[in-house]
Amino acid sequence: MYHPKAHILLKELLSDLPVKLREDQDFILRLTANFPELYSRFQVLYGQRDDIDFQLTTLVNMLAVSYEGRSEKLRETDLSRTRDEGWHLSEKIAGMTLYLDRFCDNLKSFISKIDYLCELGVNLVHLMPLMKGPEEKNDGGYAVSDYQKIDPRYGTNAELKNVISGLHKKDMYLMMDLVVNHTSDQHKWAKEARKGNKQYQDYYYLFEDRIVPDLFERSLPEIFPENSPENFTYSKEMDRWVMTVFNDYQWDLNYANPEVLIKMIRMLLTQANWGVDIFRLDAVAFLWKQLGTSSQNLPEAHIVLQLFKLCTQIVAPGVALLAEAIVSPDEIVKYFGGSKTHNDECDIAYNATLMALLWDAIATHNAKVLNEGMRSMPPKPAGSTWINYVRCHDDIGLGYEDEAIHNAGYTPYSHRRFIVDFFTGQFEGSFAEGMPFMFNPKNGDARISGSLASLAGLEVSLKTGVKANVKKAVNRIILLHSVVISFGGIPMLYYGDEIATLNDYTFLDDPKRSDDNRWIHRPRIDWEVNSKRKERGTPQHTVFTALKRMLKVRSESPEWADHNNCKILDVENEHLFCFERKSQTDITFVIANFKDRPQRVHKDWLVACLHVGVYWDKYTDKPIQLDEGWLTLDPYQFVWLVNKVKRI
Ligand code: OTU
Repeated sequence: MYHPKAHILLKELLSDLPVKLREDQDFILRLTANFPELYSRFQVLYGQRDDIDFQLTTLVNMLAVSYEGRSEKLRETDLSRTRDEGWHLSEKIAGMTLYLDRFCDNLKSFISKIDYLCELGVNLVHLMPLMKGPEEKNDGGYAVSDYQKIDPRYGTNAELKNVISGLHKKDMYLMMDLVVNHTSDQHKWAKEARKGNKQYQDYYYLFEDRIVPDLFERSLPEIFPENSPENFTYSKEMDRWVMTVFNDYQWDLNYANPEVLIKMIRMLLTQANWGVDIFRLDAVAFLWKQLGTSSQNLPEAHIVLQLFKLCTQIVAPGVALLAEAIVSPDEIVKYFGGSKTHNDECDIAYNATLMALLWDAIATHNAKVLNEGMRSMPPKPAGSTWINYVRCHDDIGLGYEDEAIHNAGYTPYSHRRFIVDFFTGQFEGSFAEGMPFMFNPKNGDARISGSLASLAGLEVSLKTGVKANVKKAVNRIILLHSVVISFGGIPMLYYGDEIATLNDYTFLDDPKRSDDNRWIHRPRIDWEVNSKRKERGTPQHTVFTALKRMLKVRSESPEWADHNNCKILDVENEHLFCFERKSQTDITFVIANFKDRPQRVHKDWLVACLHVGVYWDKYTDKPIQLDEGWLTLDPYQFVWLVNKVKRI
């Protein structure tokens, strides 16, 4: 929409650009197209400032410099992805998240592991935070002290660019974190603030006394109640209280200050020019703070992200943004933006709802809450997609709605308690092995730490040596992966899970890690153990082989590209989770059995979904045998059904 003031300012800015840029049609078109939106969002956040035109000029000049620094090759990638705007929706993308130093030491040694990922069928790598941070207080890389320098423990900027070039040569993608909500207290901005530099003190939330912090505390939750209770930390050097929503050494950035926004967008674009394809924007729900609220999911936080997106589109339109917002289902979809027809904020979001509901189904042996929760998920706009995952480097939080629990016939509070107890060894007879994460005595809240395999029962069953239980645990593991790989979105494996890695208890003896039990599921990979993936009959081989097969089938299923074509179906069996994946020409009917007993689906359902024909399981590549008109699934079995003779 025409915006007179924006038009006048843009005209000035364009005339001040270097001639070469003024003649660059792509940059000028994108800047001109996005500037009115950028201007109006800037007005909402910073309109009350008298230097708004100066700040906007600083922003546009930064965009110009960032674009000038973008290589021809990356600009070509931008253009091809602009034409194929659904590149991140493709059925051919499958990812793995890994800590370099626990998977293979460093960037240099990672090069030799790229083939291993290709062997499995992974073509998107999420390298856990690599930027410079303190040796000790670094929260696994989420306390950054330099956004432009790779931490020497992983290597150098040059070695990262070498890895990126190696990945791109194999048509693979790289995802990296941008820790946008906070910096380490060892970042130069924090150091300057401690020296009394007012400019940098304004980058954070500082208070001379406890009046405002105490008012904030009335409505702010605690993220790390055991290690860093509450949300403010006293700095002796400044005689100030600093807002620290996460660990006390992670200082929250103040996006009410446009300098912070411009600087952080600059950090993103600098790394984008290294060749990063997707940015995992960390803790985005917390970007804007407001008294009397939880300071999560606020409208201004979304505007900040829309400004990130508008600027990324201008300079590096081939780069996608992933929202890490582990919040309620209704709130998560808002991170795709306010439009119903297209995503104007983040391109991708973590499907934390599906993840938590899958674990609910494993604990309850039924899909009641899973079905209720997934059916009530709000729709997402076209062009957006999920990261679907079973486990990641973090804890499991039960972020789904009470309503889904209630509609499934359970009482929310006691059900949540059961799920946590089940996975943390506090429920008699549970097969799971995990730990409660950040128990909060004030409200009884706790999340769950533990590796996929240990939470699914493999650790206990291997200890007891009961072969039937080992088989059940392996089947649970494969079942969980099967849903994540066939559901709409990008499947993101977590390193070690491809070989059913168990909990790693060595963190308990490491003083730098023993106070954060998420390290139980951040193992150092033993490549000797990994080599068992080639030994038939081992859990490593069974899981690795199943995953390889699943990822191959996925990559050959065009109907699994995510065009909002994933419909939850009710086959009237509370133990089964069913959905269809449909395109113009093909349809797959997915059924997952969460019960440790056989479950049946009547043929009528198959006909309703797949019409009459020859039913085939794409996973086993075998025909489906019906028994007197019933399809029977074994305990923890899944099927990916297609009609072999009739395309729709
Ligand atoms: C994110 O955490 C990261 O994934 C964590 O590894 C970091 O510790 C944290 O931010 C601070 O950077 O939902 O949106 O429950 O799982 O805080 C923030 C603890 C997040 C983390 C949770 C998560």
